[in-house]
Amino acid sequence: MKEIVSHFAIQGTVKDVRPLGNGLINTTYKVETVEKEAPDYVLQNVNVSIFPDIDLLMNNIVEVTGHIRKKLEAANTYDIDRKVLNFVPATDGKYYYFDGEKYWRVMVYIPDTISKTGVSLESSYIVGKTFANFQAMLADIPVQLGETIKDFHNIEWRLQQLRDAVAADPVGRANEPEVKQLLDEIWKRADEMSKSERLYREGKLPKRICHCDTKVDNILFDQNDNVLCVIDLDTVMPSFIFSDFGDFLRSAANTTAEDDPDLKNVNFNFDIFKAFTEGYLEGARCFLTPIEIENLPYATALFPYMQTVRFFADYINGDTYFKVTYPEHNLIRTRNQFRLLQCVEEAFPKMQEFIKSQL
Ligand code: GN1
Ligand code: MG
Repeated sequence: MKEIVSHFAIQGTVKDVRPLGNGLINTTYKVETVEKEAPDYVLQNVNVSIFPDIDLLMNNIVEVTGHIRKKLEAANTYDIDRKVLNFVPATDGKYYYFDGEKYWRVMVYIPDTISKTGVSLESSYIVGKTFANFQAMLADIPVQLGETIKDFHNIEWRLQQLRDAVAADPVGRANEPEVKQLLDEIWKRADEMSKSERLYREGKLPKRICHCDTKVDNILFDQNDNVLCVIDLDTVMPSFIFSDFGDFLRSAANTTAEDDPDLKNVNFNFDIFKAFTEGYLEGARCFLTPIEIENLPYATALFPYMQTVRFFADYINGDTYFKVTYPEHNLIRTRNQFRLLQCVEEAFPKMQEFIKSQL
């Protein structure tokens, strides 16, 4: 590990490298330096089976963090180094290092932060505003960003992957009675849930630069519950704004973790929805179109639906994508996300009414 770090232009001497965080995709380490003046760093092994184009990926990230940094500087923001990630180039000037087998990157570690799996009512409003600002700040990025995962939040494509998994059934899971029942529930909703792609084809729905993995775990807070910055930028790409709105509520408004096996614990916290939506609309009202606003309740349902489809396809495929710690892990996640979807569906009229009241 120390050898790998030595290929990056870091300050100080490496003391220790140890595992950090619990992402489902990349593997992350904290690099501690000896000197007090030198920052610590985060070393990450990029999963190129998921992000196949490392040049496109790091180019997106460097453009995005650079653009946000400029905006924060222009606004005279205090403590900028805690509010946007700072990637460190390798000694050859690239923002990654290939060791012959794996791809690595390094960023400056932001000290004294808190990560969460749930938000409080008070922080939800702020987080809503943060994501609205994130989208607003990136609205005028002067370069064209690429899709780091093609069709990442394209629900029609995700449904196709599920269909393919069922047809191939490589580990014999597709015929379990529970699997069939869940599949029925998914197909029943497929048409309605594919609405965003139809609107896009009809030219009625724009794509904007979004984060596309806006779960609470991907936000750093300070000790006083203030949002510092958004992390995990691999999926920043053009998408519907529904991605950030809906995916955030998928984790934040779930009253439990996405892999809690006890479905009694799963619920849609409407107060979180309200607080988050209020903050989001305050920041985003000025650039959203009426179709985008009108479909925020749809977005809130789309993401538990999409995540149900994705966890389920992975379960049927034999757990080749998401990290699992036990054989049923993806099935447990599927049930959990489907239960959340049902709770969101029940809240539909209430969500519509609330959004109207905010306009
Ligand atoms: C993955 O790596 P992590 O845990 O931040 C996934 C998201 C899923 C999420 C579910 C690139 O994110 O899309 O919503 O797990 N990221 C990718 O927890 O597939
Ligand atoms: Mg993450």
